[in-house]
Amino acid sequence: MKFLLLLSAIGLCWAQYSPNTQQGRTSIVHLFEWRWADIAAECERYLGPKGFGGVQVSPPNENVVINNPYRPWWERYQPVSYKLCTRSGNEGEFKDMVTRCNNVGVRIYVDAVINHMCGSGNPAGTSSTCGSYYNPGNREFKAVPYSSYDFNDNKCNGEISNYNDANQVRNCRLSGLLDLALEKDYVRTKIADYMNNLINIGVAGFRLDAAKHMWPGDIKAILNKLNNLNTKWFSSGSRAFIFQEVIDLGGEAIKSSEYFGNGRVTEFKYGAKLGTVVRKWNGEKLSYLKNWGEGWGLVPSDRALVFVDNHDNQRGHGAGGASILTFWDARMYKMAVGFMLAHPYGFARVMSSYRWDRNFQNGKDVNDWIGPPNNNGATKPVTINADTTCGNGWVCEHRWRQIRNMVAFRNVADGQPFSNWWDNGSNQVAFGRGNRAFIVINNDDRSLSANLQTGLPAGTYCDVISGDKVNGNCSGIKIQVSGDGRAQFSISNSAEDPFIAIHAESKL
Ligand code: AAO
Repeated sequence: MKFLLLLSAIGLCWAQYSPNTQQGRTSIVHLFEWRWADIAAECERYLGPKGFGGVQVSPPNENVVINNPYRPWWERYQPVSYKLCTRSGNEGEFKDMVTRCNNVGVRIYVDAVINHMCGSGNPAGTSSTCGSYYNPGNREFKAVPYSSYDFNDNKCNGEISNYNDANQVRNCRLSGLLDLALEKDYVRTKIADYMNNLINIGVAGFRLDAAKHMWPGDIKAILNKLNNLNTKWFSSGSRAFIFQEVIDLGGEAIKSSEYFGNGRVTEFKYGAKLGTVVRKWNGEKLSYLKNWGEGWGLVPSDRALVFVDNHDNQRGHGAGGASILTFWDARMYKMAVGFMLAHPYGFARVMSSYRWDRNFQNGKDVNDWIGPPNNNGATKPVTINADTTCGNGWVCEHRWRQIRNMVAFRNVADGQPFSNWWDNGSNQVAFGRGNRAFIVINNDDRSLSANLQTGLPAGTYCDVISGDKVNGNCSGIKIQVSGDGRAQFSISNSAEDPFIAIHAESKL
């Protein structure tokens, strides 16, 4: 009995680290700024069948409508209320999405903006996505309701200017955004009510926006008020998956480890360092990735949410710097995402973006604010082209063959150890995942030709980077693995995609 109690206690306190994905689904995709109706359709027609575990959606709560600049993407990080009413859709459409995605085994994770309300400089009025009244001047947010008592002005009513001062980072305003007094039970309850509404609808977890700007203990108090997940789709007693946006590249007062008690953290070093390696900056080489993960100073694997780029650093917001790879650098990007999905470290998130007109002036993109493809402010639907790519300005990196097939690779390799590492001392590397999967990457300026131990059973395998296995045939490169597990690989340094990946389910 004691043992059972102990087990359930461990189960409970570990629960928030588990993504609640369906068995065998091991990554999620951020469908940045997508409409709920499009996400519902994407779950059914693509994400479910292709083995994606879930979707991170843009903030679903009512926000300020900003007209200057015109409808920037970042208006959604300025809450006005907790009504489910945004450019992505209304509450009915949100519920329909959650139901339809869950029904095909794809989970929904909500980007929860709970650290603050809108910027202090917005005029009073009803310029909001659901028409609710708000007055930043006297801190009135009628539709919650919040008033001047619910903000941190008594502790700090200015901007965060010094990231070496933890009190400032947590009590002052991030970019002028009105900072909620999260130590107040009233505020905690309003936030928990919002999150419980989402949990009851069927979401599987949350990204906690600006978690670094909240005290870990305040977050914990809010999480303690959350319901278990909806038993229509989750086993009873399941807790929401929590990943906290804590930017810790080192050198500041706040460490991401302070947040481990609440859930996972976004590991920003991952994309920053991997980008530096793939770009071969600072003398970095792929061969140095042999001890990738904790060996590189990253947080423990079971506390990390990893990604190559996110909606901020793909356009110069947030942190990570110039090394961050995005769809704009497609060839290197696919290699980096391929590496991430092949490597066992962390829980992986794939980015899915829209295109915008970049305009660099003095090294800064002055169009970094541009919102999603739209007609007079209304977000355009995601259309699907005959070749399965997306139209209307949506990039859909998650539909690129190389990325989609590596999502499947990660599922096939689930639970298998990192194994059979090989490198040439430079930028040619290979590694496997037990006896289930193997990847070879050539980022050198010369071709790769090597006979490698794959760990796989003998057979002919289809490379899922250059092609697909369809009806037992392979539209790409074929790899012969012999009885001793070895195979010959050749990758030209000028190949469209200089990497090869094979796995148990790509065996012909
Ligand atoms: C907008 C306007 C503002 C206006 C405001 C209010 O742009 O001019 O004042 O409205 O009217 C997004 C946009 C913001 C936007 C906001 C609200 O990015 O531009 O403001 O919506 O509409 C920090 C936070 C992190 C945050 C990131 C952007 O720690 O939480 O800034 N990310 C989230 C969201 C993001 C959103 C918000 C939070 C707000 O993902 O989309 O903002 O809800 C250092 C710190 C980081 C800090 C960065 C940037 O990073 O460590 O914590 O991120 O600075 O301030 C090196 C260092 C690295 C450093 C970096 C940059 O790389 O190693 O540590 O340099 O200095």
